[in-house]
This record gives sequence, structure tokens and C-alpha cells, in this order.
Amino acid sequence: MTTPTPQPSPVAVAAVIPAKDEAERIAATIAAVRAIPGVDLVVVVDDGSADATADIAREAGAAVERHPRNRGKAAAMTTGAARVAREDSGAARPLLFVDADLEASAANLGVLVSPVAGGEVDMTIAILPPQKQAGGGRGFVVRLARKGIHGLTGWQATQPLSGMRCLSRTAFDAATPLARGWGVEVGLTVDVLARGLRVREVPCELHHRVSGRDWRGQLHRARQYRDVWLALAARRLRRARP
Ligand SMILES: Nc1nc2c(ncn2[C@@H]2O[C@H](COP(=O)(O)OP(=O)(O)OP(=O)(O)O)[C@@H](O)[C@H]2O)c(=O)[nH]1
Ligand SMILES: [Mg+2]
Repeated sequence: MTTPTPQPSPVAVAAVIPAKDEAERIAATIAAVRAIPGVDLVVVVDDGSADATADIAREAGAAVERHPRNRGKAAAMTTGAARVAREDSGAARPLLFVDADLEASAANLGVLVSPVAGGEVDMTIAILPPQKQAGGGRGFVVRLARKGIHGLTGWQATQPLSGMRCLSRTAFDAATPLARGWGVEVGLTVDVLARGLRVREVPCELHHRVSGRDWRGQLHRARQYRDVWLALAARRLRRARP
């Protein structure tokens, strides 16, 4: 009789899901994230939702943090990372940031975890395939972000605004305090690269709700543009200082 060889257990990873009014999708996203090998803690940060996002997240098995008032995506990510640090008590495991609207497709995020858990790179970023539903934007924010990141670091991002990222604690700390609001992804990329850490984009089969052409979609893109512009301007200023 042969004894089975013990398999090394995957490195523990904590997932952080910033969420605003995601009652319809959050349970499916949490279930998918909990199924990713190595993920043993899922923190949902409910950023002042007006719906039942927090209750549903709790029922789905997530640890829930709640902002009584809306403070933006970056603040939610900071709150989530702080919760993980409290649970970790010094262990400093990698963080996997996940948008709340991915539902079942979030199960495919495992490909982001292994390069960071294995120490090959310090941050992975998901590249999404074309979405079933066409987006309402014309690519202004994406181009602003891509050009800004390239100007500051020389790095060419394929999808500079992608929110699905896995970071070592060192990488996360390098980008703290995070750039505000929707500038957070651009800030993370610039700050992690500026610290000499390694970043890799990884194709990942993900599907999310895409903002349309209606006024909500336009407002979302206007806010994104403002926050990305501010994140880049702050980093240019920082670099220009002697
Ligand atoms: N903390 C926080 N999270 C938010 C807020 N608005 C949206 N989110 C979350 O941020 C994630 C991304 O938001 P989306 O609205 O899907 O934005 P997006 O996918 O970047 O934008 P599009 O590709 O243009 O649709 C989701 O998990 C949302 O629940 C907010 O005001 N605060
Ligand atoms: Mg989305």
C-alpha cells in the first residue's frame, strides 16, 4: 500500500471586496471567491450602501466592515486591508482585491494568486476579455491612465483601470496611503513600480456589469477621470520634488 504524498497547502490569501449597492451580485461573488484555493478570509467593505449588501454578505460567509457613509473605493480597500491585518496578527498574507460585480466568474481569479504567493512578482493585475455587453465609454479614462502610468514609470499597461489585483503586503504598503476614489488602481500601479517591485498583467476570464451610456454611466466616467487625473498629478508632483 502506498502512502499519499502530503501536498503543500497553498499560501493563505485574504480577499477584499469593496462594495456599494451590490445586493444582487454580492452573494454569488463571495461564493466564487471562497472557492479559490488558498483564500481563507473574505472581507466585504460595504461603503454606505442603501441596500442589503452588508446583511447578504454576512449570510454568504464574509467578514463585513461597514462605512456608514460613502467614502469611495480606495477608502473601502484601506478599511478591508486593515481588517485583514487585524485578523492576521503579523502574518502578512497577500491581498486579493475583487470587484463585487463579478459573480461566478470571480472563481477564475486563482491565476492572480499563484505568481504572488510563489514570490515571482509583487502584484498581479487581471486583464479581462471583451465583455458580453458593450461599455458606454469612449476610452478617455483608459487612455489617460495608460499614458500617465507610462510617463511616470515606463510601464505599458493593457488595462490600467482593472480592479482585480493580488498584492503582497510589501506592495500594498508601498502604495499606502492609497490614491483617492477611482484613482486607486493607477496609484497602486505607479507606486508599486516606483518602489522597484514587479508587476504582471494576467489574462483572466472575468465578466462584470459594465457601465452604460446613461447619465449614471457618464457620471461614473467623469468621476473616474477626475480621480485618475488627481492620482497622476500628485505622483508627478512627488517626483518633481527634490
Ligand atoms: N467602496 C466603494 N466601492 C464602490 C463604489 N462604487 C462602486 N464600488 C464598487 O467598486 C467596484 C467596481 O465598481 P463598478 O461600478 O463595477 O465600476 P467599474 O467596473 O470600474 O466601471 P465600468 O467598467 O465603467 O463599469 C464594485 O465592486 C463596486 O461595488 C463606491 O462608491 N465605494
Ligand atoms: Mg464593474
